Amino acid sequence: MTPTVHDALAALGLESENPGTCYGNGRWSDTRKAGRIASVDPATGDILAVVHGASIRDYEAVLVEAARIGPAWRDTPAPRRGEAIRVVGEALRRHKDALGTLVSLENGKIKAEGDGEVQEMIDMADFAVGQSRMLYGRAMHSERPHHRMYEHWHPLGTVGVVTAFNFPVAVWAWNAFLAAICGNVTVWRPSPKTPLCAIATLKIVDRALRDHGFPSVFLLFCEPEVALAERLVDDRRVDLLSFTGSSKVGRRVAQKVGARLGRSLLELGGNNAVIVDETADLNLAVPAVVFGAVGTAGQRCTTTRRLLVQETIAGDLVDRLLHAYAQVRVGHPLDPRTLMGPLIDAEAVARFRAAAEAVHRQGGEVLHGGSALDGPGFFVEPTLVAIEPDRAVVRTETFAPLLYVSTWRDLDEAIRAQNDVPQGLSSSIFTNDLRNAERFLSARGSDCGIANVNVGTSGAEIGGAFGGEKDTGGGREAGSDAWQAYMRRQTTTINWGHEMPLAQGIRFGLPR
Ligand code: UN1
Repeated sequence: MTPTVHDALAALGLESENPGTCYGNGRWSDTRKAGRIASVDPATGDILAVVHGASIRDYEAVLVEAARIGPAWRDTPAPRRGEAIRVVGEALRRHKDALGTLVSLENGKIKAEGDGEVQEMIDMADFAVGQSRMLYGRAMHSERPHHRMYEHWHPLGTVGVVTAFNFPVAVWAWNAFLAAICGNVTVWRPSPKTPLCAIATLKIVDRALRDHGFPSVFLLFCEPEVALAERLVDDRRVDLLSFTGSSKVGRRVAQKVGARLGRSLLELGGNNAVIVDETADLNLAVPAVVFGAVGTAGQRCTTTRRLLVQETIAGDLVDRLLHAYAQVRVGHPLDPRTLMGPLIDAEAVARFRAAAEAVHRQGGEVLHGGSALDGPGFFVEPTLVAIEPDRAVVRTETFAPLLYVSTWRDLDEAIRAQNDVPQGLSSSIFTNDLRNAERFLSARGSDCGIANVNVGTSGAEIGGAFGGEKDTGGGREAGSDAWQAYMRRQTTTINWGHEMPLAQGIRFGLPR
């Protein structure tokens, strides 16, 4: 039998009433008059549960709590902070199935992807535990005798994390786990479309921390609208504001945080292309492109939205894709036969429809799909379109399973087309030609933050730095040296000699 939201919530120990603010220490707000958030099942349109919004007083209490526990957490040795994330990772391992089911129910991604998202949090926890012993600074050689120079890294303080519905838990974990081992307290404002995932996650991690004697370094508030999120963006107590969402909103966030000279970390839109040349192994390219285009119903920021295929093999590749698309079962996300679940809500369906109409107006031809399905639920068909790459609809990110196919003759033309969009997140080439691969990876190749060879655009591992350029916002999260965004660098010069030489050889002739 398919698990219901009640099964998932019960397995996660959630009450039937779901308050939307965690002050830490297992304390939840009893505010009942600051608006309600209906969590809607995208597969049916039914209400899964109602969550209580946070008031301004709740918001204040959360920010005050963050400032209260911050100093002691900053003083806790980083490897000990890593230990806290180790127990959090273990708790997530124990709850992977139930939390994966809840992600599936509330977001609509299929169960394998819901579980995958929880796995991504677990991977991130493991990574952060290791990183907690590797917050390395550098030592430099001073130009002055008997001087030593080095840099070290300190916590920022309070980190605000605003996340999107499409990765309702994993992207929080990228930020929160690194922020924690770096000595920060995190205040999370999740998407109002996926409040249950956030509340369930907070319950799991907060309980794990408290059971092991750690402070509640993860705090949360939910709201139906955006008033408190805007407050968070403007709040000078928030040292770093991490935002995941559209380029349009991200641009405003960057301006507002920049206006108070705060720091922002942005993960915005993507318009990711796969280039396939005539030497490519299509047995690799086809499944990668299909997963990239229809996974999470096209609602990943890494979703493959454009396919740029060498003219000589276009017919063959499109035939294979049509064969594959015909087998993509659209249905309930918890049905194991389903490969694609619903879109998040009715507006997402409307945007899909508008894009499909724009395709017709802009000279495109629908090769597969193209329509929204009748309700209940917010289902659309996985859609394959042949269209010129320079059309406005192709240059726009529509969060839906729409794949635009076009052809090229010369690789430079393909790379130009791949780069000729406002966004710069993820990109791939499928090729067995070493020179083509290297050209794509060169400084004059892909302009994206992620550039893969014989690997699709989506489904990045957490070990690499994740993020992109241009309208994608320039942020880097998750692996590699992304931890540095959550710390401030301090450069120190120590004079252990008996003279006071100045740098740059300056002589400043004070009489002795
Ligand atoms: C997102 O879509 O916001 O690379 C994140 C991927 C996932 C993360 C996507 N690991 O597709």
